[in-house]
Amino acid sequence: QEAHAAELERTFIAIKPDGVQRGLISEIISRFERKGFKLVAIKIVVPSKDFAQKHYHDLKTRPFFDGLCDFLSSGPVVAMVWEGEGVIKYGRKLIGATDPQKSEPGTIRGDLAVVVGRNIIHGSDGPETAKEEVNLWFKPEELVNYTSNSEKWIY
Ligand code: 3AN
Repeated sequence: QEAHAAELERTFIAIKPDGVQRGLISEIISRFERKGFKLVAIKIVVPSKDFAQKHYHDLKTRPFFDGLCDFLSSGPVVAMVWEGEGVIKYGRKLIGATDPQKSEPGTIRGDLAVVVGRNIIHGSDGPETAKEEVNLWFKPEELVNYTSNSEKWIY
């Protein structure tokens, strides 16, 4: 099954400043890791406001855009790339609905957040945005190709 390993999909996941400040880094990483997804890039950064605006460019006409960009650039963010079959869509499922009041218990936002402006995590919403966001946050050489021992049991 080596051939399909190279073609596994990737998504961009970020733990926002509220998640970092609340000590939820390991909790969030462990949910993706235990599911069977593979971490292929990770770093902690304080994004500039300009960078935050690039990241959220799709939302620039929304009334909360400015506050959202201020918030994302207000402190350290853990930026990650996760890999695995169906990781874009299922990653969103692990994260839960945008508004934590509507996310199901068992999801990251459902279990760990209360309001939409402080929803602790970001995940790419489709294949196009996943590519775009991975490229915005990471250089190609920051992505690591490796085979984890558990893969032959997951797939
Ligand atoms: P998601 O993060 O679930 O993909 P988007 O892309 O609709 O949701 O929104 C991006 C971010 O914008 C959300 N994570 C949230 O922090 C913020 N946001 C969305 N809707 C609102 C809102 N009504 N008020 C404040 N912030 C919002």
